[in-house]
Amino acid sequence: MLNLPELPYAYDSLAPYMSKETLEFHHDKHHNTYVVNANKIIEDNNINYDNLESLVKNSHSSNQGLFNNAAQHWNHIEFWQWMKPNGGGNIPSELESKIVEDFGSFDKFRADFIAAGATQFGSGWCWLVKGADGKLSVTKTPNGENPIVHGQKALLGCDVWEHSYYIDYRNARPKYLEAFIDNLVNWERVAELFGS
Ligand code: MN3
Repeated sequence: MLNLPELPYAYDSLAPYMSKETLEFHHDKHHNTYVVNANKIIEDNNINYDNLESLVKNSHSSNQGLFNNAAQHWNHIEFWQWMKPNGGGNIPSELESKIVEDFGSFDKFRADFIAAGATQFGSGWCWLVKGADGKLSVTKTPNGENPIVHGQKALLGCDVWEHSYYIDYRNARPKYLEAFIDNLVNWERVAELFGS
């Protein structure tokens, strides 16, 4: 059974950058629906799996309905942890050096990440990933697709489905992405993933 985790902070603690109303809909309704749908498919088809990551990987080529819901479950578990109250700023130094090494500057990374999210046509995600060669890059994926199925490690991801920003930013997706990078990112979590 897949379970919906609690948010790691209070629903009103990311305001004004992400409102209580957005988190209530996004976590309690949208994320929960992925969990309910995935569990139903797993139960109806007697699917066995070791862990969520292998479920995502194995369903990618074999069961689109299960993949969509399991991948979105994984994406959202990570997404909640990639934010924190009073986020942004202060990047742990080892990670900051690597970002500067691979992008040229933090500002270049920031611009690339925002551009990736802004230009993802329709629903999807933008990511900071570590490739098999250890190099960091920015990517974007449609719908529930994520770095797991591309053999990359996701260090940071931002949900650009409209349900993630429409209550707070209406159609201004780039404003949401700027607020995410500047005021919401939990860089300690990103550094933890980078080091692991
Ligand atoms: Mn979402």
